[in-house]
Amino acid sequence: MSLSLFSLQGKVALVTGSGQGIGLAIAEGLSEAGAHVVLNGRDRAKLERAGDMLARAGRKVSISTFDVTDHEAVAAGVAAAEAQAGPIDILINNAGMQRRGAFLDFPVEGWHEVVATNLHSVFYVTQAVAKGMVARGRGKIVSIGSVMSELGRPTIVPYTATKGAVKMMTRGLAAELGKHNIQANAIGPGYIVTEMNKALIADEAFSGWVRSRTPAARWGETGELVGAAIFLSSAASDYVNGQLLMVDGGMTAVV
Ligand code: GCO
Repeated sequence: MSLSLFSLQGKVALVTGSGQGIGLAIAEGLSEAGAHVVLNGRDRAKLERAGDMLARAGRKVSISTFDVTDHEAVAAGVAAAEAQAGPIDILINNAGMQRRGAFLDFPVEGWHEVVATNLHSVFYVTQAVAKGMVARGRGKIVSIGSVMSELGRPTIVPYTATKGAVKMMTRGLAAELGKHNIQANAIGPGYIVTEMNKALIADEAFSGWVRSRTPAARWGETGELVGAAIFLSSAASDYVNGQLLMVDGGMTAVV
């Protein structure tokens, strides 16, 4: 009985920004748990490569190319995804970006780009998907926050602001959609080895700081986020709502 709680057989999961990195790792994990995953991104060729990889492994996969920062494109993209794969049971709001720079000199267009990619996208895609979830009386919304949902550090003020907002949007969604048997939660990755963090990993002083600041004394891997994603996407979390589950090696638990 207990392991079946984590099965995603018969479920459809849309994972935004899943052509690479954390999004692709989560999509792969959800597909291994039985879900039909819909990969999303702006780069069709990258999505097709990722989709082919999953299909070759015998997974159920579709791709839906749309820009999560474009409100109209999101409505059309979600409709197309559901026409192709069926009603979306699980939404992983993963699409995101990082842009680093001193706050006082941070370009306003950079601010707008980070907010659009990390926050507007969550509003647009969740609203488009949640309408069907309400009609069906069930759904799972899992947004990717960050340790920066709770902590700040110099040079990433816009990113930190958006990840704090993702935490609070998750609580608001839980408050409003919980009565429709929709669970809205978030995952807070710690310092994970991804393309976005390539420059930080290459910086031995920064990398040493991550290791010293993290009880696990190491960077995390994208695959280490999959368990939390399956948990929050499955029946195992039907009474979990509005939570931010940190997967950070313990970083936010210690000073
Ligand atoms: C940075 C990093 C972090 C991590 C991650 C932590 O510049 O400090 O990009 O933001 O990527 O978001 O959860």
